[in-house]
Amino acid sequence: MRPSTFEASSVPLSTNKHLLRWVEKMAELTRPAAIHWVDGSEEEYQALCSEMVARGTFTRLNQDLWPGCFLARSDPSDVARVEDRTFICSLSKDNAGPTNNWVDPFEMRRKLKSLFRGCMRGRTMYVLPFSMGPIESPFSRIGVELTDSPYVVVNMRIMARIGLRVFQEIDKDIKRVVPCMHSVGVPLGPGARDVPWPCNSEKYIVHFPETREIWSYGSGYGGNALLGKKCFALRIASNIARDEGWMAEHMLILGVENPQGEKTYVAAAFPSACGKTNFAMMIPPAGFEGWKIWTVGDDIAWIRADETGHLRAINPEAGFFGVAPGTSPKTNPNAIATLSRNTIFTNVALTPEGGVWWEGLTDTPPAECEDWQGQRWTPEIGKETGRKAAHPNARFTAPASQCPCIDPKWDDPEGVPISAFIFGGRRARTIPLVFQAFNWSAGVYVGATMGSETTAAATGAVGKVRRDPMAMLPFCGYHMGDYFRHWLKMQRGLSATPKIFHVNWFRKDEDGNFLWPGFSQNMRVLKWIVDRVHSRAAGKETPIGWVPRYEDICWDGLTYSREQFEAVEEFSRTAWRSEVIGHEELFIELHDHLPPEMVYERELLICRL
Ligand code: TSX
Ligand code: MN
Repeated sequence: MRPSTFEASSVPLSTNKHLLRWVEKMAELTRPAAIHWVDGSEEEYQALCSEMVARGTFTRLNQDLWPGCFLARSDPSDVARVEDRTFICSLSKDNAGPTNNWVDPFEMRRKLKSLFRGCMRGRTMYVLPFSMGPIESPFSRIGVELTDSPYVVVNMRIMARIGLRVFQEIDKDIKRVVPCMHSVGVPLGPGARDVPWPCNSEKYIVHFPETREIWSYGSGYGGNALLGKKCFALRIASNIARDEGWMAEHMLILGVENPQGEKTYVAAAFPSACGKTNFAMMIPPAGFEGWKIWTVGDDIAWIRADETGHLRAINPEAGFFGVAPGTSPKTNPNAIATLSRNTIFTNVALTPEGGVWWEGLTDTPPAECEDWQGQRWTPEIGKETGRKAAHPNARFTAPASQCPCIDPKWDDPEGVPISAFIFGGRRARTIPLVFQAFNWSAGVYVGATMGSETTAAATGAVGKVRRDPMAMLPFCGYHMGDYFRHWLKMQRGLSATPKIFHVNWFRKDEDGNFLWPGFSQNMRVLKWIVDRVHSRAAGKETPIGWVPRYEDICWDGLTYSREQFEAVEEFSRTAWRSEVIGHEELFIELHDHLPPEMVYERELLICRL
């Protein structure tokens, strides 16, 4: 154990009066033992990591195998986002809509005041300035998170631009700063011993859309605590975007480069457990020599029209907070290369060599390891008890810059041009491998009605379709019906409307076998999409949109018969008639805010069927 030589700075690193006054006020409320203004330096990062090693929050991994890497183990009760404890506190309940938890903002402020009163006693309060998006970008937005969690500080250093550069930006007093309060909710009495992962059983993840504030209490994990990500870049940003005429979307961004050097960027929205990060970092298969996929982002896209009416997008993040289980040299070699160094692992297993492991990383598990809770785990114990070595939601926090296929323009302040949107879901039946919507409003309908079949037994019936419009159900900070209206409105300012597609890598045959090989082979679908964008590929009209014929897909390097393709692309009128009935469910819930275009698109679809 190395003694910490780092001295927390209580000297403000900003001269901005509003910021200084707010920090003072919040310190009065939360009563921290010290205030640390985060400069974002490498030395500060290393000191915080060493401090967490000393406190047992972090384990330093074997530096020969995993240079610059750490393992964090959370409390077993603090392992994921808590949707039922996530609130949108708009002035009117109607503005939050039926798919968000709403509490009166005045009542919630009272509650938060009492929760935060003295909640940082005995701890350091970090003043953590962050920019979502490159600091110099007109797209980017600034927040300041006051947190009592050093885990948050070091993760945010990977996930966002933080520190002095951001304070300098704040001192220019040009951009509005979004205040973000965060506490794990475990004050320390004098001489009290801390635990490795403090958290409170009572959790509140609260958004005030009108005043653009975030208050998070009780959790130190992921999206609950790294407030720049889901809370800011999606829930608050979706509100800002609606007011300012741009889009904050739960989308990956990738560039497709063909052998001629032509590059086409697309943005894609998938619900969880569909392999979004894998798709964002895909390696083209045999038969696609000279083709290349470039990653811009794997989770969030901020999109707006430029002066010429073309959509451009940035990834507001600077790292990947990816699900570890299932990530392997086979499913995603680029992710494995990205997380090979300078990465924080949370809730994965620890091998006797001081390395990490998780289900799916290798075909054979290690003979013995410590599971995500630090208990001895062997493949036999796993088999007998059903216990997993890594938590299913275990994560890696890794810098985007380390990704071998990171796009040269991934941090371009002007963003990249978006030519197509892709929606997707995990659907065993009914939904073809790929189809293209007839136009923008039909495409918005496709996104609005998308859904995925549940895979985790814990979250209800396995195989039931859950509607997740644009993969934004947990992340839209206002009424979903108004969100569809905003999507429809976005077309108006555009001179070139991106084409909209729907994909389904997960269709199965009667015996439950996947009909499509997926992974790298998805490149064939992506090529058709890009060719459609450039009006180079044909399609066949069906009632749901255009689908590729067998001869419209490049099959170089893969044996996949016409019959197989017809099965995976099959369109069935009867199946789609019941599919459309399923669309009703969500629409009924949103009816009083549902744009008439959505009802119209549904009627059109029914007529075509
Ligand atoms: O990420 C996935 N993608 C996208 C890749 C670019 N996964 C993993 C999903 C869990 C996060 C997939 N799983 C994909 C896919 O395209 N397809 C499937 C289904 C599948 C699983 C295993 C096989 C094939 C398909 N195996 C063999 O065919 C041998
Ligand atoms: Mn996500």
